[in-house]
Amino acid sequence: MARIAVLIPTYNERDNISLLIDEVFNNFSDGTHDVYIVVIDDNSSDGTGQIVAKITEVNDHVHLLSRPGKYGLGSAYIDGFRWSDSNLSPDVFVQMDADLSHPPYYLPTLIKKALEGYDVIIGSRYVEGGASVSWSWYRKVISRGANSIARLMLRIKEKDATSGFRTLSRRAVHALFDFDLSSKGYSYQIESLFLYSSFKLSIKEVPILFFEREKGETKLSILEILNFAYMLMLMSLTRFKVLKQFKKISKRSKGNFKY
Ligand SMILES: Nc1nc2c(ncn2[C@@H]2O[C@H](COP(=O)(O)OP(=O)(O)OP(=O)(O)O)[C@@H](O)[C@H]2O)c(=O)[nH]1
Ligand SMILES: [Mg+2]
Repeated sequence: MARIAVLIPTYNERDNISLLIDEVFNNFSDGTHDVYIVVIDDNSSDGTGQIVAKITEVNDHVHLLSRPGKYGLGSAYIDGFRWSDSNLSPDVFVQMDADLSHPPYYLPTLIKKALEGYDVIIGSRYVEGGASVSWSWYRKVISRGANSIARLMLRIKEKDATSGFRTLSRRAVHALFDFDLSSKGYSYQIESLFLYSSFKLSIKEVPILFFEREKGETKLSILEILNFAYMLMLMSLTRFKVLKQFKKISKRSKGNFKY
């Protein structure tokens, strides 16, 4: 039976988290997978951490990692991957938002594809069949624009480079550990994808419908957007370093590349 770790970073998601946890498990009620949920909470002031702590008392497949401050989405994922890798050793890691924008009913499809042997499956809004539902036109323009600029600057061929709904193999997660990512915030999505494609991991996009959050507030502040732009510039200037590192590792392993 495949073991799955679903990682959910939270910052003030009181109105979403319990429903999401229930829905994740409901999608695996046939017992075909051994599913764990790991919530990484950054000391939310709205009691999200306490809600999850209560759930962990009655469900030993739910774990809570509590961090003392808001350290960013990317760093939450890295901490979550490290903890899950050491404590759960899953076959497939899943990353998804807490605000129900990433519908849990896609999980079986994404995981099925991942178990076919792909290192990275992206729940994609920009391949045929995918879309952002109920987003205002300007939100669509901003998201599309950021995605296109990032793809162009880093020469990424996947269509949805900023999607946060992904599955990762152990290989992909270990590549993340070995390569010290500079991104602590939202640019983690693009930097990690750039790393996977530079390291020639197998990547597949699967269409999803992305829904606008209905409850709680966005954490995508102006500061986060500026940081994303700055990180993107930095990454495009240093992208040759990643490619050089890949070549070095390839050469050292004499064709027996560990990723
Ligand atoms: N642990 C942790 N989680 C975070 C942090 N910033 C954002 N998140 C979580 O990351 C996920 C994505 O954040 P959102 O605010 O939904 O960002 P977004 O989807 O780009 O914006 P909206 O469409 O407006 O919701 C959510 O589950 C947040 O709670 C952070 O600093 N730490
Ligand atoms: Mg969101």
